[in-house]
Amino acid sequence: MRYLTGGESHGPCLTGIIEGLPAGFELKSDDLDRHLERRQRGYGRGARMAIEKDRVEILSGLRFNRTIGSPLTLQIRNRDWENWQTLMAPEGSEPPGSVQLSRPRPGHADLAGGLKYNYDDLRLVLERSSARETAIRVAVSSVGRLLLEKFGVRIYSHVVSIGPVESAAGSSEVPGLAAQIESSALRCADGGAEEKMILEIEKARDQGDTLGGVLELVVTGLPPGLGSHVHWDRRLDGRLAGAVMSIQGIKGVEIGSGFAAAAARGSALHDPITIEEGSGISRPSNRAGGLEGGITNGQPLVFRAAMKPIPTLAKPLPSVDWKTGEKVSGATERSDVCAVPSAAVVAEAVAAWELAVAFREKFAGDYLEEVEAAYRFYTEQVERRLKPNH
Ligand code: EPS
Repeated sequence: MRYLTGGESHGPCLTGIIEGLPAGFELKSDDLDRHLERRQRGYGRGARMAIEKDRVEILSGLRFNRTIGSPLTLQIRNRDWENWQTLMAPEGSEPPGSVQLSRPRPGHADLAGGLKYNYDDLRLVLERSSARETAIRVAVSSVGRLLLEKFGVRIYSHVVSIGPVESAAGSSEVPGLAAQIESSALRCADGGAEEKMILEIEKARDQGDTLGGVLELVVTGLPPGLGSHVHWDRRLDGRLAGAVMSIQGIKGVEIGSGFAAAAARGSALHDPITIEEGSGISRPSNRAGGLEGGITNGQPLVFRAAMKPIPTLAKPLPSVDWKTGEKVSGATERSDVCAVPSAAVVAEAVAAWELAVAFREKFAGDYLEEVEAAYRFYTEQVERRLKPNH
């Protein structure tokens, strides 16, 4: 399975095309809208989120709520387009006297993107580098997520830290705290930490500053055997890391013990393999985070990502005017103070997509029953292997 997306932040719409879905798979736009709505939440988002109310329209690949195996086209209209029709018109010419973006923001794609594409107006970098694009990635990826959910896979996320404030909740508690996380303003499972995080965001906002943080994903119900050790580009840890690192603002990822593993002894780090009469082979710990050799091992997948603070600052850093070479301050634009809770929902989505692609590689088939039969056959073999004395 693969997909492409198109669309500018203040253009008419965002579009995604998915290729490779099995036929006969039930799909409703409401199931995707649910995740679009979750992505828009979170204390610290800017005024744009009050304008948008993301909804997906399904334009091809679906008939009477069932996939037909042809490319699935999804579209999300930008409500803000109404305010940008002149400046972002796909056709015609630039209105005389329109203001161009010429003060590149440190930390944003503005300068590097302007050099790469030889733009005069750095708005052209902003428009496509904007995290607005994650709306369509969530819609597309949620289709993969729905497919996984049919086979018992569940995907959770929570915010581990905002700036210096840390949540005390551990990854193993996350599935049990899912309802609390969904109703939290910051997707935080620790109420005390959440209050402090909100104060930290308010303080940053008052000081014209921004904040980043760490998010964690927990995925349960994955069969062992997704991904492969046999070739570098089939290793699922690398593919997941690449997908999550491609989310705007993400600067680091960890799987399981992650960076802490580097300081541990092998004997203290690796998860023993045990066998009990009756229950078969099991793992009493999960420091590997559900992946060994780039393959899922049947344990919950545990994945963390670090997001840097948003680069658009109300009190901007020094910059240089792109046209005159003058020393100036970076551009100030309407923006978010903190978007870590949204990034957590986006991370759920892009991870779901990578897992769904690996799932389809393992359980190929052009229609759903074919996929189900392959899954059933394989899980029976796994069960037999894990219970050798039965
Ligand atoms: C973004 C800047 C803000 C964010 C935007 C990402 O948009 P605007 O410049 O229109 O105020 O709100 O995120 C979204 C629109 C979204 O849907 O997540 C940026 O520069 O990356």
